[in-house]
Amino acid sequence: MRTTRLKTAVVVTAALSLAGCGGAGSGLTVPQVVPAKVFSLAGFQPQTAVRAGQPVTISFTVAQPNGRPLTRYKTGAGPHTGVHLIIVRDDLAYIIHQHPPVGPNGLLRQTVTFPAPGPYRVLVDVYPNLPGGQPNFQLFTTVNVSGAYHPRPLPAFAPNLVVDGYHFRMQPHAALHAIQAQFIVVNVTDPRGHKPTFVPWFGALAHAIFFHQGSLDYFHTHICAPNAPNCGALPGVASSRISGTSTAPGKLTIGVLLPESGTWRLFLQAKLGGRIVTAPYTLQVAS
Ligand SMILES: [Cu+2]
Repeated sequence: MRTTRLKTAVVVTAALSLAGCGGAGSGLTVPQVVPAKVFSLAGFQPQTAVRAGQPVTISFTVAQPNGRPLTRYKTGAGPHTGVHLIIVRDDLAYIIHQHPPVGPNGLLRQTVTFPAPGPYRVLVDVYPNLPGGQPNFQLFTTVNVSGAYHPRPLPAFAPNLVVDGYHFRMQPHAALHAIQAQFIVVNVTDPRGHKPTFVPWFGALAHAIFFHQGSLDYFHTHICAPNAPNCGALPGVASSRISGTSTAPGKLTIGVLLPESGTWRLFLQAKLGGRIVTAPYTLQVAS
Protein backbone atom coordinates (compact mmCIF):
# COMPACT_ATOMS: atom_id res chain seq x y z
CA MET A 1 0.00 0.00 0.00
CA ARG A 2 2.68 2.41 0.98
CA THR A 3 4.47 1.90 -2.36
CA THR A 4 1.33 2.65 -4.38
CA ARG A 5 0.67 5.96 -2.58
CA LEU A 6 4.21 7.14 -3.30
CA LYS A 7 3.80 6.45 -7.00
CA THR A 8 0.55 8.41 -7.09
CA ALA A 9 2.21 11.42 -5.46
CA VAL A 10 4.99 11.43 -8.04
CA VAL A 11 2.51 11.40 -10.93
CA VAL A 12 0.52 14.33 -9.51
CA THR A 13 3.64 16.43 -9.05
CA ALA A 14 4.67 15.85 -12.64
CA ALA A 15 1.25 16.86 -13.92
CA LEU A 16 1.33 20.11 -11.93
CA SER A 17 4.75 20.96 -13.32
CA LEU A 18 3.50 20.63 -16.87
CA ALA A 19 0.44 22.74 -16.11
CA GLY A 20 2.74 25.46 -14.79
CA CYS A 21 4.39 25.75 -18.19
CA GLY A 22 1.41 25.62 -20.47
CA GLY A 23 -1.22 27.61 -18.53
CA ALA A 24 -3.82 26.08 -16.28
CA GLY A 25 -6.78 24.32 -17.83
CA SER A 26 -6.58 25.54 -21.44
CA GLY A 27 -3.52 23.54 -22.53
CA LEU A 28 -0.73 24.84 -24.75
CA THR A 29 -1.28 27.73 -27.12
CA VAL A 30 0.21 26.83 -30.51
CA PRO A 31 1.25 29.87 -32.57
CA GLN A 32 -0.05 29.86 -36.11
CA VAL A 33 2.79 29.28 -38.55
CA VAL A 34 2.65 31.30 -41.77
CA PRO A 35 5.34 31.32 -44.48
CA ALA A 36 7.80 34.21 -44.24
CA LYS A 37 7.10 36.87 -46.81
CA VAL A 38 10.15 37.07 -48.98
CA PHE A 39 11.30 38.07 -52.43
CA SER A 40 11.03 35.33 -55.03
CA LEU A 41 11.34 34.66 -58.76
CA ALA A 42 7.96 34.80 -60.49
CA GLY A 43 6.89 33.53 -63.91
CA PHE A 44 10.29 32.07 -64.66
CA GLN A 45 10.65 30.92 -68.28
CA PRO A 46 11.54 28.67 -70.01
CA GLN A 47 9.55 25.85 -68.49
CA THR A 48 9.89 23.75 -71.64
CA ALA A 49 12.89 21.72 -72.75
CA VAL A 50 16.09 23.67 -73.31
CA ARG A 51 18.63 22.51 -75.86
CA ALA A 52 22.34 23.19 -75.92
CA GLY A 53 23.58 25.53 -78.63
CA GLN A 54 20.16 27.03 -79.34
CA PRO A 55 19.27 30.52 -78.15
CA VAL A 56 16.53 30.59 -75.53
CA THR A 57 14.90 33.58 -73.88
CA ILE A 58 14.92 33.59 -70.11
CA SER A 59 12.27 35.80 -68.54
CA PHE A 60 10.99 36.44 -65.02
CA THR A 61 10.07 39.11 -62.55
CA VAL A 62 11.25 39.53 -58.99
CA ALA A 63 8.17 39.27 -56.79
CA GLN A 64 8.23 41.47 -53.71
CA PRO A 65 7.03 40.21 -50.31
CA ASN A 66 3.66 41.84 -51.10
CA GLY A 67 3.42 39.76 -54.29
CA ARG A 68 3.82 42.66 -56.71
CA PRO A 69 6.71 42.70 -59.18
CA LEU A 70 9.72 44.74 -58.20
CA THR A 71 10.04 47.65 -60.64
CA ARG A 72 12.43 49.94 -58.80
CA TYR A 73 16.06 48.97 -59.28
CA LYS A 74 19.24 50.89 -58.60
CA THR A 75 20.39 52.63 -61.76
CA GLY A 76 23.42 54.48 -63.03
CA ALA A 77 26.99 53.61 -63.91
CA GLY A 78 28.70 50.91 -61.91
CA PRO A 79 28.02 47.24 -61.29
CA HIS A 80 25.81 47.57 -58.21
CA THR A 81 22.68 48.26 -60.23
CA GLY A 82 19.76 46.43 -61.80
CA VAL A 83 19.77 42.67 -62.05
CA HIS A 84 22.71 40.39 -62.67
CA LEU A 85 21.87 37.07 -64.27
CA ILE A 86 24.64 34.57 -63.63
CA ILE A 87 24.26 30.99 -64.80
CA VAL A 88 26.76 28.21 -64.09
CA ARG A 89 26.67 24.55 -64.89
CA ASP A 90 26.79 22.51 -61.69
CA ASP A 91 30.34 21.30 -62.41
CA LEU A 92 31.43 24.95 -62.90
CA ALA A 93 32.64 24.20 -66.44
CA TYR A 94 30.61 27.06 -67.95
CA ILE A 95 29.37 30.49 -66.95
CA ILE A 96 26.93 32.94 -68.52
CA HIS A 97 26.88 36.48 -67.09
CA GLN A 98 24.37 39.05 -68.31
CA HIS A 99 22.63 42.15 -66.99
CA PRO A 100 19.13 42.01 -68.50
CA PRO A 101 17.41 45.38 -68.90
CA VAL A 102 14.43 46.09 -66.66
CA GLY A 103 11.33 46.14 -68.86
CA PRO A 104 7.75 47.29 -68.28
CA ASN A 105 6.26 46.07 -64.99
CA GLY A 106 9.67 44.83 -63.90
CA LEU A 107 9.90 42.14 -66.56
CA LEU A 108 13.44 40.88 -67.13
CA ARG A 109 14.27 39.17 -70.41
CA GLN A 110 17.57 37.83 -71.63
CA THR A 111 18.35 35.58 -74.56
CA VAL A 112 21.16 33.16 -73.77
CA THR A 113 22.68 30.08 -75.34
CA PHE A 114 23.53 27.20 -73.04
CA PRO A 115 26.79 25.69 -74.30
CA ALA A 116 26.28 22.05 -73.33
CA PRO A 117 23.76 19.70 -71.70
CA GLY A 118 23.43 19.39 -67.95
CA PRO A 119 22.04 21.02 -64.82
CA TYR A 120 22.63 24.75 -64.44
CA ARG A 121 22.21 26.98 -61.43
CA VAL A 122 20.52 30.27 -62.32
CA LEU A 123 21.47 33.01 -59.90
CA VAL A 124 19.69 36.35 -59.96
CA ASP A 125 21.59 39.04 -58.04
CA VAL A 126 19.12 41.85 -57.37
CA TYR A 127 19.93 45.49 -56.58
CA PRO A 128 16.60 47.01 -55.57
CA ASN A 129 16.01 50.70 -55.04
CA LEU A 130 13.87 50.43 -51.95
CA PRO A 131 14.21 52.88 -49.09
CA GLY A 132 15.65 51.22 -46.02
CA GLY A 133 15.94 47.86 -47.74
CA GLN A 134 18.96 45.66 -48.17
CA PRO A 135 21.35 46.79 -50.95
CA ASN A 136 21.18 43.46 -52.76
CA PHE A 137 20.09 39.86 -52.42
CA GLN A 138 20.18 36.68 -54.50
CA LEU A 139 17.46 34.39 -55.82
CA PHE A 140 18.01 30.98 -57.42
CA THR A 141 16.47 28.47 -59.72
CA THR A 142 17.72 25.70 -61.98
CA VAL A 143 17.58 24.93 -65.69
CA ASN A 144 18.23 21.44 -67.00
CA VAL A 145 19.58 21.44 -70.53
CA SER A 146 18.56 18.24 -72.27
CA GLY A 147 21.11 15.72 -73.40
CA ALA A 148 23.77 13.61 -71.77
CA TYR A 149 25.53 15.39 -68.92
CA HIS A 150 29.23 14.64 -68.68
CA PRO A 151 30.45 16.56 -65.62
CA ARG A 152 34.05 17.64 -65.83
CA PRO A 153 36.39 17.59 -62.85
CA LEU A 154 37.85 20.98 -62.01
CA PRO A 155 41.48 21.31 -63.06
CA ALA A 156 44.10 21.91 -60.38
CA PHE A 157 45.13 25.47 -59.65
CA ALA A 158 47.34 26.90 -62.38
CA PRO A 159 48.61 30.49 -62.13
CA ASN A 160 48.95 30.97 -65.90
CA LEU A 161 46.00 30.65 -68.27
CA VAL A 162 45.62 31.42 -71.95
CA VAL A 163 42.09 32.28 -73.11
CA ASP A 164 41.33 33.48 -76.65
CA GLY A 165 45.00 34.35 -77.05
CA TYR A 166 45.10 36.49 -73.89
CA HIS A 167 47.57 35.47 -71.20
CA PHE A 168 46.50 35.69 -67.56
CA ARG A 169 49.28 35.35 -64.98
CA MET A 170 48.39 35.24 -61.32
CA GLN A 171 51.20 36.50 -59.14
CA PRO A 172 52.31 34.31 -56.24
CA HIS A 173 50.28 35.14 -53.14
CA ALA A 174 49.89 34.00 -49.58
CA ALA A 175 47.52 31.10 -49.00
CA LEU A 176 43.86 32.08 -49.13
CA HIS A 177 41.86 31.62 -45.95
CA ALA A 178 38.14 31.71 -45.38
CA ILE A 179 36.76 34.97 -43.93
CA GLN A 180 40.07 36.76 -44.48
CA ALA A 181 40.20 39.57 -46.98
CA GLN A 182 43.09 39.39 -49.38
CA PHE A 183 44.13 40.85 -52.70
CA ILE A 184 45.56 38.81 -55.54
CA VAL A 185 47.13 40.29 -58.65
CA VAL A 186 46.62 38.99 -62.17
CA ASN A 187 48.61 40.42 -65.09
CA VAL A 188 47.04 40.26 -68.53
CA THR A 189 48.69 40.53 -71.95
CA ASP A 190 47.02 40.43 -75.33
CA PRO A 191 47.91 38.00 -78.15
CA ARG A 192 50.76 40.30 -79.23
CA GLY A 193 52.18 40.55 -75.72
CA HIS A 194 50.88 44.05 -75.03
CA LYS A 195 49.22 45.10 -71.80
CA PRO A 196 45.59 46.02 -72.45
CA THR A 197 43.86 49.03 -70.97
CA PHE A 198 40.70 47.76 -69.33
CA VAL A 199 37.42 49.39 -70.28
CA PRO A 200 34.24 49.30 -68.22
CA TRP A 201 31.88 46.44 -68.95
CA PHE A 202 28.70 46.05 -66.91
CA GLY A 203 30.00 48.91 -64.79
CA ALA A 204 33.42 47.52 -63.85
CA LEU A 205 36.85 47.06 -65.41
CA ALA A 206 36.66 43.39 -64.51
CA HIS A 207 34.34 41.07 -62.62
CA ALA A 208 35.54 38.36 -60.25
CA ILE A 209 32.76 35.81 -59.77
CA PHE A 210 33.41 32.99 -57.33
CA PHE A 211 31.47 29.74 -56.91
CA HIS A 212 32.19 27.05 -54.33
CA GLN A 213 32.54 23.60 -55.83
CA GLY A 214 29.60 21.40 -54.87
CA SER A 215 27.53 23.82 -52.78
CA LEU A 216 27.69 26.50 -55.52
CA ASP A 217 27.92 29.20 -52.87
CA TYR A 218 28.47 32.51 -54.60
CA PHE A 219 30.62 35.55 -54.11
CA HIS A 220 31.33 38.47 -56.43
CA THR A 221 33.76 41.36 -56.41
CA HIS A 222 34.69 44.00 -58.93
CA ILE A 223 37.73 45.74 -60.21
CA CYS A 224 36.43 49.28 -60.16
CA ALA A 225 37.32 52.08 -62.50
CA PRO A 226 38.76 55.11 -60.69
CA ASN A 227 36.01 57.11 -58.99
CA ALA A 228 33.37 54.70 -60.31
CA PRO A 229 29.98 55.18 -58.75
CA ASN A 230 28.04 52.14 -57.53
CA CYS A 231 31.17 50.00 -57.35
CA GLY A 232 32.57 50.39 -53.86
CA ALA A 233 31.35 49.32 -50.46
CA LEU A 234 27.69 48.47 -49.92
CA PRO A 235 26.37 48.95 -46.41
CA GLY A 236 25.93 45.59 -44.73
CA VAL A 237 27.55 43.59 -47.56
CA ALA A 238 30.89 42.29 -46.33
CA SER A 239 32.16 41.28 -49.76
CA SER A 240 31.79 44.75 -51.23
CA ARG A 241 34.35 46.33 -48.93
CA ILE A 242 37.24 44.81 -50.84
CA SER A 243 36.74 46.23 -54.31
CA GLY A 244 39.73 45.69 -56.55
CA THR A 245 41.65 48.18 -58.64
CA SER A 246 43.62 48.43 -61.86
CA THR A 247 46.51 50.83 -61.30
CA ALA A 248 48.38 50.05 -64.51
CA PRO A 249 47.54 48.65 -67.95
CA GLY A 250 47.24 44.89 -67.87
CA LYS A 251 47.18 44.72 -64.07
CA LEU A 252 44.14 43.58 -62.09
CA THR A 253 44.13 43.64 -58.31
CA ILE A 254 41.28 41.42 -57.18
CA GLY A 255 39.64 41.47 -53.77
CA VAL A 256 38.97 38.02 -52.32
CA LEU A 257 36.90 37.40 -49.20
CA LEU A 258 35.41 33.93 -49.29
CA PRO A 259 32.99 32.77 -46.60
CA GLU A 260 34.15 29.17 -46.33
CA SER A 261 37.08 26.90 -47.03
CA GLY A 262 37.30 24.41 -49.88
CA THR A 263 37.65 24.52 -53.64
CA TRP A 264 36.36 27.61 -55.40
CA ARG A 265 36.12 28.50 -59.06
CA LEU A 266 37.01 32.09 -59.90
CA PHE A 267 35.64 33.32 -63.20
CA LEU A 268 37.66 36.45 -63.96
CA GLN A 269 35.92 38.41 -66.69
CA ALA A 270 36.94 41.49 -68.64
CA LYS A 271 36.15 43.04 -72.01
CA LEU A 272 39.23 42.61 -74.18
CA GLY A 273 39.46 43.43 -77.84
CA GLY A 274 35.74 44.13 -77.93
CA ARG A 275 34.57 40.82 -76.49
CA ILE A 276 34.20 39.23 -73.09
CA VAL A 277 37.07 37.01 -72.05
CA THR A 278 36.65 34.70 -69.05
CA ALA A 279 39.68 33.26 -67.27
CA PRO A 280 38.59 30.37 -65.02
CA TYR A 281 40.83 29.78 -62.01
CA THR A 282 40.60 26.99 -59.46
CA LEU A 283 41.42 28.26 -55.97
CA GLN A 284 42.02 26.29 -52.79
CA VAL A 285 40.87 28.13 -49.68
CA ALA A 286 42.06 27.00 -46.28
CA SER A 287 39.96 27.31 -43.12
CU1 LIG B 1 30.06 41.88 -61.62
